[in-house]
Amino acid sequence: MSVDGALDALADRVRHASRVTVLTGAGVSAASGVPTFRGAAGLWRQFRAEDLATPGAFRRDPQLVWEWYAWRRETVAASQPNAGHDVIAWWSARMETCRVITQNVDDLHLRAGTSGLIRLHGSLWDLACWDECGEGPWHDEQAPFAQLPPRCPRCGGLARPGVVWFGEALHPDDVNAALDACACDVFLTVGTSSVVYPAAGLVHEAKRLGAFTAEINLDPSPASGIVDLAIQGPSEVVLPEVEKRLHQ
Ligand code: BJW
Ligand code: ZN
Repeated sequence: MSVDGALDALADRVRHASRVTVLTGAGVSAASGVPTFRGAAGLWRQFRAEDLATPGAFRRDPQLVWEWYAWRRETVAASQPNAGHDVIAWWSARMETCRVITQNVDDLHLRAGTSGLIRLHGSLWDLACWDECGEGPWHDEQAPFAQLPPRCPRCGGLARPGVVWFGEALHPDDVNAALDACACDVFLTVGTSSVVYPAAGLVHEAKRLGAFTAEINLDPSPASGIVDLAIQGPSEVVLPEVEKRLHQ
């Protein structure tokens, strides 16, 4: 199928769907200047995300892990949502039954105005007490931090980023909301390498439940072979093209 044909086909599915669910990953924010995790651009200094986004890495070297997060917070603070975020936000506002699930912790979907967002991996802008002293998670928008590593306001111990690291459980409410959203007519997976679970399992679940499944990604991913329609291209271009067709 030609690219135009694929865009027409996706727009047609979205137009006639009662329930649309969009799952996003780091690729959606790439055009905003936020680096993805995997691939050459995913390296920070000589480290891979897999070496830093774990409780073990934080235990070994909290200063190093915090330097990575502080750098990412500053990068995101200086960035703006792109045309892909905008289209997803418009859909969430316009279609009552559009649900948006993201693995991203940058909150660019929120800044674009997406409503009812399900954040599977937390937020860069939330902090929690590493020692679990009883202080609830708190919101913190300092970029840069006055003090690194930041401290827990209650016990003075180390704060940690309010994100979900490898080996940690996702919040059950978020997982349940995401699983509920798999019951839809169109399930669209956008800008994710589809290798990190449980998020990567959602497209399988949607397919099992009878959804039409589609992917938008710059490169092929493990999801490309199982979806009904795979569109290879940048989400900040493809999503506006689909949106344009919805109005024709
Ligand atoms: C574009 C583009 C453009 C570029 N346009 N596209 C089942 C099987 C195997 C393993 C497991 C399993 N279940 C669980 C596991 C273990 C593990 C896991 O999945 N491991 C695999 C890697 C093998 N999962 C976990 O540990 C999860 N926890 C868990 O399951 O707990 C169980 C438990 C239960 C009870 C008690 C205790 C435990 C937790 C996973 C947490 C992931 N966390 C991170 C870090 C978050 C914080 C932070 O940001 O620092 O989440 S890792 C990192 O990967 C981050 C991302 O959200 C996540 C996914 O990455 P994403 O978004 O796909 O980005 P990339 O870079 O990989 O891909 C970008 C894509 O965009 C590419 O494809 C590009 O082509 C594309 N692209 N530009 C469109 N313009
Ligand atoms: Zn504390």
